Amino acid sequence: MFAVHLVSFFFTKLKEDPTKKVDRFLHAMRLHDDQLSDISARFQAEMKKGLSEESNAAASVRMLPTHVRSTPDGSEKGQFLALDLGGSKFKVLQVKVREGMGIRKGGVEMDEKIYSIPKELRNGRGTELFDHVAESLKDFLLEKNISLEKKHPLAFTFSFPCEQSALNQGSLISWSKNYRARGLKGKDVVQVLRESIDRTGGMDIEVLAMVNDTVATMMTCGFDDQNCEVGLIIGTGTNACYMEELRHVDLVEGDEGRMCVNTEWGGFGDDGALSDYITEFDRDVDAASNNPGKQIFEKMISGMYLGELVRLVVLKMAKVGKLFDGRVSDALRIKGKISTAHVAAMEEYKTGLTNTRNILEELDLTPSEDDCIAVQHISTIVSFRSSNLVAAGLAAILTQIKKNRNQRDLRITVGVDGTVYKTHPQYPKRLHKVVRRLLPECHVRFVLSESGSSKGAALVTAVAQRLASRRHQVDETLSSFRLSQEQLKLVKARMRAGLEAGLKTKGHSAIKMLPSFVYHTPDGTEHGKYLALDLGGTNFRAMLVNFRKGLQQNTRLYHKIYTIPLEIMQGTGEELFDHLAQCVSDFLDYMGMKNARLPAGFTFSFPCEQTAIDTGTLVSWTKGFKATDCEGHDVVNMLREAIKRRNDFELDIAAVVNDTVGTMMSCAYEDPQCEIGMIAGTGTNVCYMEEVKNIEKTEQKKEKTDEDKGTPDEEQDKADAEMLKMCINTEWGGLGDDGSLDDIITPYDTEVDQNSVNPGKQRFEKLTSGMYLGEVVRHVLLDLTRGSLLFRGHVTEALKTRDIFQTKYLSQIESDRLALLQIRSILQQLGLEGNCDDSIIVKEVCGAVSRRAAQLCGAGMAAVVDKIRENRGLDHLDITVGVDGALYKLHPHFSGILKETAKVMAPQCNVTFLPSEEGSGKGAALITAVVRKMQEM
Ligand code: 0WK
Ligand code: 0WK
Ligand code: BGC
Ligand code: BGC
Repeated sequence: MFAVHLVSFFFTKLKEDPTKKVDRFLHAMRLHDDQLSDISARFQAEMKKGLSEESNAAASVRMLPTHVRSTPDGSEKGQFLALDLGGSKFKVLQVKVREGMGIRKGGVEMDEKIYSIPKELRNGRGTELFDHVAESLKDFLLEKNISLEKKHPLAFTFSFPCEQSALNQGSLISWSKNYRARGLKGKDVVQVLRESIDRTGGMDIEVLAMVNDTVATMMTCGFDDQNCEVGLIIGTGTNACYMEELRHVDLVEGDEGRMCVNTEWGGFGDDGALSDYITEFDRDVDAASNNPGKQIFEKMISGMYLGELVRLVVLKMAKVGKLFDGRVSDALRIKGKISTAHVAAMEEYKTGLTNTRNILEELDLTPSEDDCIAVQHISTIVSFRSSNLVAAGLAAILTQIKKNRNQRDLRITVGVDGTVYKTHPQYPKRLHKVVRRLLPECHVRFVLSESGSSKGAALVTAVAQRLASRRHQVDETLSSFRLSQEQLKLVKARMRAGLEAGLKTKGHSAIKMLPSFVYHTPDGTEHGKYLALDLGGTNFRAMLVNFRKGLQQNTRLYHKIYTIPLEIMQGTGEELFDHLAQCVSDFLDYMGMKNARLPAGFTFSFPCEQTAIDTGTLVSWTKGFKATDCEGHDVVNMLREAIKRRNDFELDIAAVVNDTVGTMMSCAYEDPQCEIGMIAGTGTNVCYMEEVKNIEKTEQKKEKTDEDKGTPDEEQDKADAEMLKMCINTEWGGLGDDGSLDDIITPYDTEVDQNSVNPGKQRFEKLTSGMYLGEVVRHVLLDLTRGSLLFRGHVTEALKTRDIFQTKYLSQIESDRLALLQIRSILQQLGLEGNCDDSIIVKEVCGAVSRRAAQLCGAGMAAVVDKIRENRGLDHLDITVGVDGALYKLHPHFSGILKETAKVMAPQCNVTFLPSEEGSGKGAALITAVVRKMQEM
């Protein structure tokens, strides 16, 4: 007997431990740490590929932006419906979130119902699948007596890879797991759901957000644990998401803040990156799956495949006689006969072995004890590999976050869900252990999402709702700045009426239509040296211009710019002109031409009544000027007196022109077709060559007509007069001073007007020019902040400070090249602390205000060019506008929108806009040259 025991002992000793034979057979599946670190490193490389714009399209790990920019901050609240589709169960839920209570403190109530998704629907027509979803939703509402009339915000958890450009949009990239419904790839599944809900009818649902189940799981766990920034699913499928720095997500604009990225790590290896870890069993599972070559990593990990892997290993070992003495049952040959639930059961602590025997016997096998141990061990190895691979993937993600935060010892929470993680007895412990072994310095907490992902989806929706309602209110606020074609046509008509009225009456028309006494545009014969003085909106320029006959190209030009301090702008007229004379004196010194007594042209960018080319009575100051004792006075005399007061140089001021006229002349020197001058700068204005016969208010015409009717010469003169044109300075900035723009003026404009130095005046200018646009923007931002739609409702002193928002900031903020980060720093410089979303809204407000300004100027220009066209009885007019001003020249979009609007509003005119190189100074010098030439004749 002893001998028998000895033999059987040796035999058993000799009889190999069944797990050993399995270890050998599955050595390729037994991954040790350096292999896992290798896989983790490979996965990190794939993450980079997925995040970068260049390589994203070809990346097997898609790294999909989710447009979820923040984890819950506890301020979420509301009642939502939720759909949870794509996991093993399709659920319809109602979720109530109470502000600041957290899930643990019962802040979230839920009511759910599970509905089946029959196979024929999962593999049928996509629209039928979504109709079923919509019908289930309706059934849920009816069963739970939830009102069908009330509008319900809905959160949609859809657990498949989707390309999202917004929270409530997502195009299906591909199906995975056991879904293959036709006709949805590339389609926006949110839209498909909306259409199904409409088709089902009888309910009012607003789908506000669609999220992947990993994202919803992260948000669910994040409601109680603010450290939760990773979502992990190990269920039918597997996947993970995490909060990435926006600057690393090339596919989404903006570098500021963070965004949750759905890694779709199931696709890791689809490009062969894991080929040296793929075993024959993996290849068999893949080949038999409904998406061969796809989701390679998922097929090594997730619940849909673990059971099948075990079956194939058991089948292979049986076939090669390593199990059941080589006997193979038909059941063992059938796909899916061993499920992942079976694998979990085989690994149960106590009952594992018994479960294994029962499972094998159900497969018509008669396993020996060793067979059962061996098969149980196969399950262990297969599921162990699964948790190890998940650990490797997680380690890569946590390493990325560690780097992002530049923290050596990362403290982070991973929110987890999925049947495998939830029901497989050993799985969680194994996973946690390996993660901590791979990243010993990290404090990783795993939180199981108790009740599914829909709470998270509801929270995303609550955040989305907060963002959407903000969006809606901002749109509402900005809607008054969005002008329709009808409104622009009205503005054009009112501008036209204003031009006509201004030509007829003297003084009281809103658009003053001031004669400039400039009759000709240059003809290139101008020559000689001239001084040009240019008082614009922001500064004073003195320049010396030297025209060489017929050599337009090389006009010599020297200039110096002088600032006009505010106290001078708003001091006494004497001080202002003394300051100008001082600047001229400095310039002549600088040029060494103190005694030259040059002929000078004076560009004076304010409305002046002129009776001749060298006189101009200031009608009223505009822009920021308010110097006393100037209005109603001749500005040329005032300058002359100031020069006389200095008595250190002499000047022969031969002409005073408006900056629009100077600009027109400058550009006409290059392009003879230029007969309009436009300024879009601190102020706004236009001049153009009008037929003298239409300028009814000027005596001159009357003179001609009364005196001498009759002789042939007289006829010629008449003909000439017919042809005679004079440049009219429209002063279109005054449009609306008679209330004709009250229907488009917004309360923000009214505030700006009332706070201006000339309330009630220059209404069109205050809607369109650089001096005011920044202020309009500031008042809108102030209003939005008071409405808690911006800067978290903090109305700072900065925001209440006048003129803090210079128009130059609009140009900077609206430039396409500027990332949100830079907008943020501009706002910070202005003392406005805001987040990424705030920057986006500020940019939008700037855009709305500047777009309106450009459109209004475009409509105004359309009125001017159409008038000229009709003056000349033409069906089509080609004409050039000489233009200057910082807004036109520096704003990234203003000029483009203005041109576009003018084209649409005056289709029979082909208008070329020619930016003036040297400003209006050259134009003033040209006019002086023309005046001089005329006087010599
Ligand atoms: C429960 C979540 C659901 C997710 C599922 C994944 O509510 O969104 O899709 O877990 O696990 P599975 O059901 O596929 O095992
Ligand atoms: C440059 C011209 C000047 C005009 C100015 C307007 O030379 O006459 O007044 O443009 O632009 P702003 O300086 O107001 O932007
Ligand atoms: C899908 C993922 C999903 C995961 C877990 C995968 O098959 O591609 O979108 O998150 O399953 O449900
Ligand atoms: C003035 C115009 C000037 C325009 C552009 C307006 O405020 O009234 O005379 O042309 O600004 O500088």
